Amino acid sequence: MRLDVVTIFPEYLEPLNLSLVGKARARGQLDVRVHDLREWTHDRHNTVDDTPYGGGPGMVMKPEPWGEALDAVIASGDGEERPVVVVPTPGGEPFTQEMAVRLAERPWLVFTPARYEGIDRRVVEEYAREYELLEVSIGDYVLAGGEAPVLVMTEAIARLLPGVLGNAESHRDDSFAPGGMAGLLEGPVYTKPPVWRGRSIPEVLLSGHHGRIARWRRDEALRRTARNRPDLIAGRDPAAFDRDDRRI
Ligand code: 6GU
Repeated sequence: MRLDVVTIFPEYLEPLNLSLVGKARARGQLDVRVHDLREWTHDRHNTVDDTPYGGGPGMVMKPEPWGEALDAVIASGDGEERPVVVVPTPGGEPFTQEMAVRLAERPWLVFTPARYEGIDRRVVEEYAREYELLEVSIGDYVLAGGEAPVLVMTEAIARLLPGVLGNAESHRDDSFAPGGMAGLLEGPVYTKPPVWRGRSIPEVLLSGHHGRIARWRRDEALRRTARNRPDLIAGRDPAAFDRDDRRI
């Protein structure tokens, strides 16, 4: 998969050299290219923003540098693949595990993280006409820019690429995986030593009884979900509960 990021803070994307994403890049599973938006400005001050029409606080990112940058980045493709343009904005549709799965199937994503009050609307309209374009939010809070959301989305997507995670089963049970623990949050996990500061691990985990362990894990997942995300229980297909689940 190829992934381009156009930003006025290229250094903000340096964590993409680390850990899982960094390893995927080093192995050639992920081709990440970070571009400085200011390369597509032409004035002495490399201006990327201006005051908003209609008045109001803050500044708006000018359309011309974004247009030139996106044209150049998209023209650098092989001519066959068409990118999905992903515009991070608190006004976008929610980024979910389902969206991560869909985007992980695409060969090329172009992210456009903005600062200030956002990008001149005409840029979104222009590229939505020619390409698949998604405006995406990572949650109900406001960040100072879209760079951190790009890090978040890239990590969520990269770990789904074939061969990036050692064990393909490790995302089958992800908390939000469709059909994972059937849409429940994952319960607690334990490792050695068996007693730490006087705290023992749950006895069932030493029982060797796979059926009881699976039952216990599901109970814990239900308990955590009911406490932290009652909306996920309420929104669930009643058929996804089995008879034993109704005990809690
Ligand atoms: Cl994608 N951008 C910004 N600036 N704030 C956000 C966001 C994105 N998602 C949630 N808050």
